[in-house]
Amino acid sequence: MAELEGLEFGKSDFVLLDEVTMEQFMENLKLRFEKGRIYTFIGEVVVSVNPYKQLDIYGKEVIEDYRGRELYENPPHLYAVADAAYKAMKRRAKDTCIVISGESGAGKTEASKFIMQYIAAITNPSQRAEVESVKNVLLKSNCVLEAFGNAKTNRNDNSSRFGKYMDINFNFNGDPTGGHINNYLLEKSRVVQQQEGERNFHSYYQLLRGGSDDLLKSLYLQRDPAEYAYTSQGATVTLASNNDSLCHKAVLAALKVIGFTADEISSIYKILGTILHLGNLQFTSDGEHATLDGEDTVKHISKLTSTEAENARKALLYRTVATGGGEVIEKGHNEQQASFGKDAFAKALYERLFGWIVGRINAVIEVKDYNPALHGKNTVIGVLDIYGFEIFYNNRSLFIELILRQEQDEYQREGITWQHIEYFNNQIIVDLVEQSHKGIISILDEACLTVGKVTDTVCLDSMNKKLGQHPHYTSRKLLPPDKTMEFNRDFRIRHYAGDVTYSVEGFLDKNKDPLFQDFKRLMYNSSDPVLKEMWPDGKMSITEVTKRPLTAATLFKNSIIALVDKLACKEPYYVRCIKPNEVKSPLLFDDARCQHQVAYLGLLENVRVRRAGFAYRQPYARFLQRYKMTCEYTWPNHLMSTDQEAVEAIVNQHGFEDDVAYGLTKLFVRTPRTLFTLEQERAALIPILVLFLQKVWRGA
Ligand code: AD9
Ligand code: MG
Repeated sequence: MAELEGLEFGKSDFVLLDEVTMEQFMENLKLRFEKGRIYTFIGEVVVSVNPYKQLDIYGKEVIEDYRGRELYENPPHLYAVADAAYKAMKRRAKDTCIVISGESGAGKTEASKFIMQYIAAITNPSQRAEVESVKNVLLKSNCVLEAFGNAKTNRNDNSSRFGKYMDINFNFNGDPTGGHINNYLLEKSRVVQQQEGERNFHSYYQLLRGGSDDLLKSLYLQRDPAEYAYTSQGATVTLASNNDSLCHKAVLAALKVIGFTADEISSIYKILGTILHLGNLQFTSDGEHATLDGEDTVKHISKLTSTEAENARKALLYRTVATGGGEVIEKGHNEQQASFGKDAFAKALYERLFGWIVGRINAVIEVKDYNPALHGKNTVIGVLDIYGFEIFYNNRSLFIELILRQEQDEYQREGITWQHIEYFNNQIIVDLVEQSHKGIISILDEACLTVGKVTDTVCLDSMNKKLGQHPHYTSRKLLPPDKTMEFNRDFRIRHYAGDVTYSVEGFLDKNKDPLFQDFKRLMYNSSDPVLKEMWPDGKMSITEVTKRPLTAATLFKNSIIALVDKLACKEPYYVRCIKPNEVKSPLLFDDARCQHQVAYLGLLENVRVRRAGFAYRQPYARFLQRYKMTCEYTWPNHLMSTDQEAVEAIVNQHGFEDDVAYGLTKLFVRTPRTLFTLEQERAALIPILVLFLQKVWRGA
């Protein structure tokens, strides 16, 4: 068993700090990082600092160390949390979830993969084939999702550009029987536009660099990403840390294992090819209307999408509109409209492809033929890898709220009385953003639905008018001249952890995302069944498409509400990831950057909440086993009738009566000092015991 760490590595639980101050917190975090101890507990929460180097702490033996153990028996680790979630699920038939948060590059996705690996490793001891196959698909799905949903950004070479929530289902044996993936908010703007130094999604480079000559030929593609507008805007197209060509083969193999058919895989690549060709289409203008350069490219697009070349050409240059009188006419695009339309089409193609891939994986891992009467309760562990922390503006308060609720539940379960504690309520900000009619999303929606010229600035004016009095809202126009913001189009929300400035630049476009019905119809009429399946809404005629679709912000809000509902009914476990520096260095601990994250993640409050009640709790048997050597009545064995009585003897002998409470199955300890004293005493006794045992052993 892995030994508990000595104090030279700092405190393995922030709850044990002498005082809960930012200084002490940071000192401990830094010391541990520098000693290669990247994980630290706050009670049952694991704080993780990205090591930016491979550590030898994830192997089979380590998994065995954590399997079935209690949290405090081993050094802090992701495996400890994974095991706790698994045990709660198995022993108490509780649905649990593991929420992983932190900023871009902090290590969320890596953590989620280690957690899944752990769960896969400790389940299905009898190696039943159907369970093995479920596990295999679950693990392999990561590879596929990363290829299509991740990209190199300036902050992270393998940045997830979508949010992922994965449920893993278990049968009464505790073996995985299936799962379900929810994806959130794929960053589809990346399909057509990348910042300097950034890439499009990995999938394109993998296909171009790793696809066989025949495959590329069939897609009319050149090998070099520099040939394509959509894959060459960032400054760099090669990735040192990631071999595109090898990844292509791994993804292909993963797709096959998951059960994608040859036709489906071929359709996937055709869609990628289509998008690359779309990016290279150029429009010119005959003065009024757009015309197309490069008829060959259009032919390639129509081949790859199994559509008529003439129809494809038309969809690129015209839109069908219904006049007020119900008449349907074709209207030519101008150059800019054609170009925007094409980009919107490319983005939608990719987004639907991604959604379809996720749906296809879900169809394979979906739990089938589950009969609760026969198989017992089907329990779930959810793993949430939150991307773009900043988007989850209310995540932080949700986190504190859930932690408090979890604490209170446990006290109640164990029959311990405790006082409610006040915490910051984020509702006011949630309302500012979400409230109907008055909230930011509503105003945005309204602006998008307004016919005619509504610009970003008009939208900002409307927000200023409606929200000007709100204590947490401000914008440049509302501020006195000496307190100006940098840009005209900014507004600012005062969050709990500090002010965040948002820009309305492109707000409307992002929210509206106009995709002409003509493209939808073109795709729906494709003779490629896979492609057709992705565009069911292309069936509608133009006169039917009168109802505006929900805007992006509303869709996102709805999906987040659904996610929060999903999480709220599960017992939550947390991994809080911290990025030590901006330069991906294993050596550098940037104090200011780290402190900012600690504040933003609310970690100090977390320690306080944990210490406000009972900082520590252990089942009686475990406590006894660990500390029985420190009390004459319990060493080597106690003669009392229950473990609880024996634990009382230990507590009384040390004079800790006032610092503990006795629950139904656990001892609750209020201050860390008590445990600390016991730990020290134990540590001092161990060498003596070892010597003693050695003597006995040798017969001395
Ligand atoms: V983003 O919001 O998706 O942009 P993540 O997911 O938080 O971000 P990720 O898990 O992708 O970050 O980690 C970034 C990189 O840090 C990885 O590609 C690894 O190179 C590195 N990393 C993260 N965690 C570990 C680890 N436990 N061991 C070694 C790690 N390297
Ligand atoms: Mg990620």
